[in-house]
Amino acid sequence: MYSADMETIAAFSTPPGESGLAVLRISGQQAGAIADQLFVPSSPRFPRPSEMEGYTLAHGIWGGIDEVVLACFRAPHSYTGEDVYEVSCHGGQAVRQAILDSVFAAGASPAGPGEFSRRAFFNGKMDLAAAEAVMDMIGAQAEKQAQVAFQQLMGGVSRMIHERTDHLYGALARLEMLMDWDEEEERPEDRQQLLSELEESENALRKLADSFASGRVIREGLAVVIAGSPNVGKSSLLNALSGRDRAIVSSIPGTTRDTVEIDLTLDGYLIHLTDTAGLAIDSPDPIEQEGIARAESALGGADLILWVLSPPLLPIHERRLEEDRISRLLAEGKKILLVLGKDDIRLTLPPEEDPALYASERFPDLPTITWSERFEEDLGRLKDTLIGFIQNGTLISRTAAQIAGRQAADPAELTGGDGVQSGSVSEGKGESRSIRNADAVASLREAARRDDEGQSHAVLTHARHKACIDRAVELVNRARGDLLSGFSYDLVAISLKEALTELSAITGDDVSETLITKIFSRFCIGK
Ligand SMILES: Nc1nc2c(ncn2[C@@H]2O[C@H](COP(=O)(O)OP(=O)(O)OP(=O)(O)O)[C@@H](O)[C@H]2O)c(=O)[nH]1
Ligand SMILES: [Mg+2]
Repeated sequence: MYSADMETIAAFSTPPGESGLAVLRISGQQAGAIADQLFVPSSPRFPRPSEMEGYTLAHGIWGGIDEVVLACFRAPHSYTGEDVYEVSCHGGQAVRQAILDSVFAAGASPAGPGEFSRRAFFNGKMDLAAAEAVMDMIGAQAEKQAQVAFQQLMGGVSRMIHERTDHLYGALARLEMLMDWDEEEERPEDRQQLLSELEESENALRKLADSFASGRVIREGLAVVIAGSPNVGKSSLLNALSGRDRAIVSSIPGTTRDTVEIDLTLDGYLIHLTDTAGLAIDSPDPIEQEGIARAESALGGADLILWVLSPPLLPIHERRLEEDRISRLLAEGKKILLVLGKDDIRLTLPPEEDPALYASERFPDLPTITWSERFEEDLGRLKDTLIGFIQNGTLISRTAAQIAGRQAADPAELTGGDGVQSGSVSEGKGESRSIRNADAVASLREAARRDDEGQSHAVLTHARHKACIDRAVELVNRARGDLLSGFSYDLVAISLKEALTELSAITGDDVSETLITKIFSRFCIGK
């Protein structure tokens, strides 16, 4: 695809703006000739750049421009697989522009978005899943995001796909053997063997697809939306979780009129936290109505809703409307953690005014947590619950009925789902850096050990990969069904081959030019 007469390209790999250093990359057959035209060695000891050496850009658009370090990576031992010259120059705006213009004047063309990585992909330096991981590495804001991107960059996802592909090829080979045999040669155990191989493939692929639930949240961050009636303490909760005075708090209902968003990391996981306007019922105020519309829209995109219910209880008709809202969200499949707020006040109330008792009657099974900004330990507990949700997809908490004392709080049953208790410790508990580092080292060792055992353990983080695997699952399932129903082997083989095509699209072994263009167009220039 990339022939010798391809243009040589150039772009800065570092962002615009002033910086101590900036790095320009030139890639292509003419990279050496362009560098020879423009740069002269700073010392006679450097005949050609073979290591990182000092050069002067002496023949630029206005003559001498800068003292630089020139590094040369000869094809195929470079990022792109072509000859690559990397110029580390001073990072001033004018200097950078002059160097870039000089390189273009000497024959290079501007690199398009992701063009270096695209060339690396076409020259077999990395597969498509690894190229996608490069962008994830650059975009990673939180530790866990960077870790899953690195795993993918190092071939974790591709290894799992190759394992599955090899397995399916094995099944296909068995199928072709059966196709070649006469009916009397065929033994029932051969067909049975094939069926169980397909079942194993299907199960393994389903497991991989399931890993997307947590993988997506790690890569994209968990969208948590705080909602509830006015004045229940939503903004105070956002401020407590983020550790910042981000949203205005006051005793006047309707203080928050717009959504307030903040990103935070908990135990290395990225969380997009949104505070919303109080969901007042029948508000005549058009601004408040707009705030409510925005709150509803934020709820639509939530992975988890923290629904705050605090004393005093609402008038009965407003309570019913709030219940309808919660029921609607649950029916849409939204995950809700009921937060019984202002717990310091709640504990002083008679039972008939206790929101816990009310919640236990209306939503007895909803995972529920008590919360007061005045109880220090509540913050750590809430953070642990969020981390547990990211790790296991379940909300480790009590139900409203247990909090109201209407059910025995059996510690073994303290779960809102079917999950196991999270063993993680949140930053809210003041965990020391060294303990976390020790944990990180231990988990890396564990990963390496599993690698040694030849088991893949990476998680899926890209919707594109998930869609391919979902289709592959469907096709393997169809192949299995057709085999069971006694349909022709040819039909079964078609489904298996289509499943293999889906899997190879993940690593880029079999993808269309259009898809490749679409993927790389999301990259930044210079990568
Ligand atoms: N006693 C007690 N008061 C609290 C607690 N959390 C918040 N408050 C108070 O409750 C009032 C409302 O708090 P906010 O955080 O502004 O409530 P909100 O739900 O964001 O209100 P709106 O934006 O108007 O919908 C303020 O006076 C807070 O100080 C708590 O845990 N205990
Ligand atoms: Mg508020």
